[in-house]
Amino acid sequence: MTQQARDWLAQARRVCVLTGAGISAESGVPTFRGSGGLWREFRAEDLATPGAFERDPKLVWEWYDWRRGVVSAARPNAGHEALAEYERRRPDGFTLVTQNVDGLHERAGSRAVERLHGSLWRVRCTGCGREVEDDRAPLPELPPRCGECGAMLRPGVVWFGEMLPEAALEAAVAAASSCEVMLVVGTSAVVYPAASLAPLARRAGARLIEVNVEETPASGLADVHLRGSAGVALPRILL
Ligand code: BV8
Ligand code: ZN
Repeated sequence: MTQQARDWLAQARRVCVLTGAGISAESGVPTFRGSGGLWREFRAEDLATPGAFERDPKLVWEWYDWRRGVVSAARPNAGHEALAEYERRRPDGFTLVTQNVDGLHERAGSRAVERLHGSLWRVRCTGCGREVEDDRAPLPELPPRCGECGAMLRPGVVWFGEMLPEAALEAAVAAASSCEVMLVVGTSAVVYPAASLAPLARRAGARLIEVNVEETPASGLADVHLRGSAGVALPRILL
């Protein structure tokens, strides 16, 4: 199975990779739906919504400020690094689509990254709409204020019920529709529209490889399902 995945990835001219929170687990960043998926007594679906932010912006910012602190202390792991090295060796025909907002792919050196759900490291003003990179961890005050107009800032991420950034989604759909091999890593495949990319690639004729420590709704579609952690499996099949 591993050899089959290695061969496909070595021979394919166009490869699309989709990653989820599981690829960052070995960097110490908690996943959403695994055991560490809770913060205080809340689930991601409780806090990652416009309604939660409307009701209690300080609580939502405490969660994001905590996550920014965890991620700023984390380092990319061998899985992130294997993807960045694979891309360096064959920059054409490679697209990395991520649901993650932690920025660890970019810190590992990945370049062709399509971020479907935004970034922990971007903030957007609820007043003037200005969006900037902001890597302060911890933030000086919660909720943080806009440097221009003084209004409250929100995290530059896509919440449940919000539209995904059009350009990133279009690029992800184009890559999934035209790739020869799609590699799906560390996602529970329950959040849409990201979870529709693997079935889309399959329908377009791509071979599907899944790396996960458990079965997921995407496993039934996979030609090869590598049961194991991303940090161990990815260097074996990509390098
Ligand atoms: C949308 C950013 C159009 C924020 C996230 C009812 C009302 C409203 C909407 C809906 C609804 N029903 C369905 C929807 C659509 C909804 C949705 O899909 N909900 C799900 C829960 C059913 N989607 C949306 O709302 C999207 N927008 O549809 O807009 C619209 C507009 C209006 C009204 C309707 C529709 C927006 C979705 C984006 C939400 N934002 N994050 C933030 O991060 O703070 S989602 C969040 O979940 C993260 O981005 C995360 O990446 C994503 C998916 O989770 P995973 O990455 O898969 O992580 P998870 O923890 O689940 O799984 C980890 C996996 O890794 C596991 O399989 C585990 O086994 C594995 N693993 C663990 N360790 C390892 C490992 N694998 C390998 N190695 C390891 N070491
Ligand atoms: Zn402003």
